[in-house]
Amino acid sequence: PDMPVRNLWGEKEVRQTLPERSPFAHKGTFGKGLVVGGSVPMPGSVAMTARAALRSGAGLLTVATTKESIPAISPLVTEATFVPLEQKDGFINELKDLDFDSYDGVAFGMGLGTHEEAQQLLTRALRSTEGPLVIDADGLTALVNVLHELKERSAPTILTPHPGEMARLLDVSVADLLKQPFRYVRQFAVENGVSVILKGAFTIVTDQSGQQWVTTTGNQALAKGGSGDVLTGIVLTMLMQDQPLYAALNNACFIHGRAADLLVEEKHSHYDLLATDLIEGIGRVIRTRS
Ligand code: NPW
Ligand code: AMP
Ligand code: MG
Repeated sequence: PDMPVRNLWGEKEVRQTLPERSPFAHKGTFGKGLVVGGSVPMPGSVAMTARAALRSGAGLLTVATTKESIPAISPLVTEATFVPLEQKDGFINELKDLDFDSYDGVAFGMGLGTHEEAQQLLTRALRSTEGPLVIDADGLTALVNVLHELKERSAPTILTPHPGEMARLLDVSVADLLKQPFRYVRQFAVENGVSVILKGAFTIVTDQSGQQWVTTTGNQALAKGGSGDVLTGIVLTMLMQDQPLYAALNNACFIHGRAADLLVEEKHSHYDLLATDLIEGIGRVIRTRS
C-alpha cells in the first residue's frame, strides 16, 4: 500500500536461511522454549502455541500456565513440561517460581486475559527474559501501558499483532493503520527497538532497524480463532534456530501461510480448516522447504 514491495520472502529465501539439522545434534541444540499464558477460559491458546512450537522443531518446550488449566492442556501437548502458576478467577496472577533465565526463548500472552495483574506479569517477563521474547495477544494489550519498558531490554523483543492489536499500540484507528501500514510499523519498531510481525492477508515483518519484508503465503482459511496462537509457536522455535533474526521471523510467517495453502489444496477447504490442522501441516512445509 504505502511502500513499493521489494522484499518478498519466498521459497528461495527459506532455502537459503532455514538450517539443515546436524545428525549429531541433541535436544539442547534446538532450543529450550517457554510459553507463558493460558487460563481456565482459554486453555486452547497456549496448547496450540506449544504444539506448533514443537512441530516446528523446538528441542524442549515448557508451558507456564494456571495450575487449574494443566489437566486440559497437557493431553494436547504430551511432549511439553509444565510450570503450574497461581491463579485468580481462572487467570494467572503471579509468576513467582518462573525462572525466565533458563530458557532460550519465551512467548508471552496468548490466552493470558486482560485482568489488572496482566501488566505486572508482562513487566516481569520484559525485565527477566534475557533471550528473545515474543509478545502476542493479551500480552500486547498489557503492553499498551508499559511501552517504555521496551527500550530497557537488550535482547530482541518481537511483537506479533493483528491490525486490531497494532492499532491499539499506536493509538490510531485500524482504518488509519491500514492506509499506511509500512510507515506506521516502521516508525514504531525503530522508536521502541523491537521487531514487529503485522499479521493479515499480507504479513509485514519489520526489524528494529526498520527493514521490512512481506510474506504472501496464507489464505482466508486462516481467518479463524487460533491461527495467530499457532504462528507465535512457530516464531518462538524459529528464533531458537541458527539463523539471523529477520530470517527466523520471515521463515515462521512463510511456514504458517504455506501450511494453510497446501492444506487447502490437498485436503481442506477455506471453510473447514482449523488452527490445529495447520499445526499438522507445518512438517510438510519444512520437509520440502516449499
Ligand atoms: P472486529 O472484531 O473486527 O471489530 P482482541 P482476540 C480487531 C485468545 N484466543 N483487522 C477486532 O475487530 C488470544 O490468545 C484463544 C482489523 C477486535 O476489535 C487472546 O488471549 C483461543 N481488525 C484472546 O483470545 C482461540 C482486527 O481486534 C479486536 C483484525 C483475545 O484475542 C482464539 C480483537 O482483538 C484466540 O486466539 C484484523 N485482521 N483482527 C483459545 N482457543 O483459547 C482483529 N481485529 O480483543 O485482542 O481479541 O484477537 O480474539
Ligand atoms: P490472530 O488474529 O492473532 O488469530 O492471527 C490471525 C493469523 O491468520 C495471522 O497469521 C494472519 O496473517 C492470518 N490470516 C487471517 N486472515 C487471513 C487472510 N484473509 N489471508 C491470509 N492470512 C490470514
Ligand atoms: Mg491472536
